[in-house]
Amino acid sequence: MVPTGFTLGVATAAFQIEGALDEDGRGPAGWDVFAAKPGTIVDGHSPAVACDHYHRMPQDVALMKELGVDSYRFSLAWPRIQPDGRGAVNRAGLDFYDRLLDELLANEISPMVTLYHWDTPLALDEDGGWLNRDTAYRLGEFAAIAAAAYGDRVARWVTINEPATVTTNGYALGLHSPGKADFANGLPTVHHQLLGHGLALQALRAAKVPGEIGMTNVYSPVVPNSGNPLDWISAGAMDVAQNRLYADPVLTGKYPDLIRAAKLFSSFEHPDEDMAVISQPLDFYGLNYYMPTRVAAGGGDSPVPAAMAEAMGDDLRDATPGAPLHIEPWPDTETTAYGWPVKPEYMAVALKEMAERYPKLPPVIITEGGASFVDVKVRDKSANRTFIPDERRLRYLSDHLGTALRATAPGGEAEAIDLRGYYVWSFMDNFEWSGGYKQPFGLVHVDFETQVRTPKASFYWFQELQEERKLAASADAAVAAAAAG
Ligand code: PNW
Repeated sequence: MVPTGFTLGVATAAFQIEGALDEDGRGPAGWDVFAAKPGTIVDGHSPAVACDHYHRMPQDVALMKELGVDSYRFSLAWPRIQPDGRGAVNRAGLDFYDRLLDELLANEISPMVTLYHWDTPLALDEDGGWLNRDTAYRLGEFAAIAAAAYGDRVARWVTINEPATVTTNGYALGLHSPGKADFANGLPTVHHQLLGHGLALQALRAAKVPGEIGMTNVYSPVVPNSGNPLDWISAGAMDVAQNRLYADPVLTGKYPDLIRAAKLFSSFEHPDEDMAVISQPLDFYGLNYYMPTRVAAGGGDSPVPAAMAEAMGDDLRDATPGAPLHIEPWPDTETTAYGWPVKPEYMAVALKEMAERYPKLPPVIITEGGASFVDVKVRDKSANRTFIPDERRLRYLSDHLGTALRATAPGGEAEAIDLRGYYVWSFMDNFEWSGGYKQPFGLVHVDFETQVRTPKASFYWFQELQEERKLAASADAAVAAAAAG
């Protein structure tokens, strides 16, 4: 059963769906410039139009209504609202989200708003982006603007989304905007994003918004590749760098010991007082779960499994013999189009580890979970319709949601967690960052030539789940039901 009050939702982010990058006074984002550089996005795909959601918003909300979701998580494009990232506010940009919020409420869909989902205004990136402490204050200011404009209508706020991905991909590996590749950027970038979260939270509290406030971290349980002690040490270090570095400060007010003792990434210093801002109480903790990470010591054949590197269109495939650790593929494991391992049982591990590590954890909402698989359209002649039998995505979602619900139910291994919701990433296929349009995560298929939207089997499965408020006994049963249509 899906517990009463448990939120079932779908999620997107502005830069991945909106398009209309030059319209109605939107300023440039760092991502506009990064994505236009040759070699950054698979096959040179452009985010200029994406799902054209900026022009198709009412029809997209109508489709959400048909889907029957309780809630929709979307992000505000900072450069639409504050074109320079500071100072003047762009009325036309504010108006778009005004209309979106009104449309959602008119359709009884509860809005969850992410303030920052990676589209930093270019002007701020030019001043150092998250390497610059000032960017944190700018996010605080942006939160105050959003609170004044939308505070009356937003049920849940997420201050920032996955600072870990921004740090790793944007500042250490150079795979995302702003394309910086230096591990020494790690600590300042982490700290300024977390401070930005704290300042944004403060601004929302000061504005007395009635909605609940949280932040979102991605969490990936880390497993050593073998019993070799070096693999165990590497896995511990990876867990710190990928998970604890972001969750500990927010939930305990301290950076992990390993980071503090070893000054692992740089000699970066910050005022002690920041930790109180970063660790202010949250109404909920947002957790994105996609997959676990399997780690081995040394450079290995490549830093990440070849399929993963290829999907991101980068050169990470090459062996780096001097590297301290690398990510191993999982033996005998299904992978998504991204090369990500499908391991629903690690959803329970993630929740269990969170419960053990953070005794004062607030209620948790899984703010993202989902899978990219290449879809095939099937023409069903008798019913005169096009059908997209995305069995593997359906199974992924059903297994992960089921695991999360069982783990947090009384008697489950993570029963200490008060789980309040699950948001599917994503409502529709979209611009998957450096993966371009080649990583479809949607419940709704988007034809990027014609902009035609086609609900997939997983859409109908999710629709039925929300009507019944009950998961089919097994993923097989869910797949069979969706096929019967
Ligand atoms: C998230 N990982 O990114 C983002 O919040 C979304 O914008 C994105 O489209 C979605 O997941 C799918 O990629 C992630 O390596 C990036 O574990 C990397 C990881 C997970 C999520």
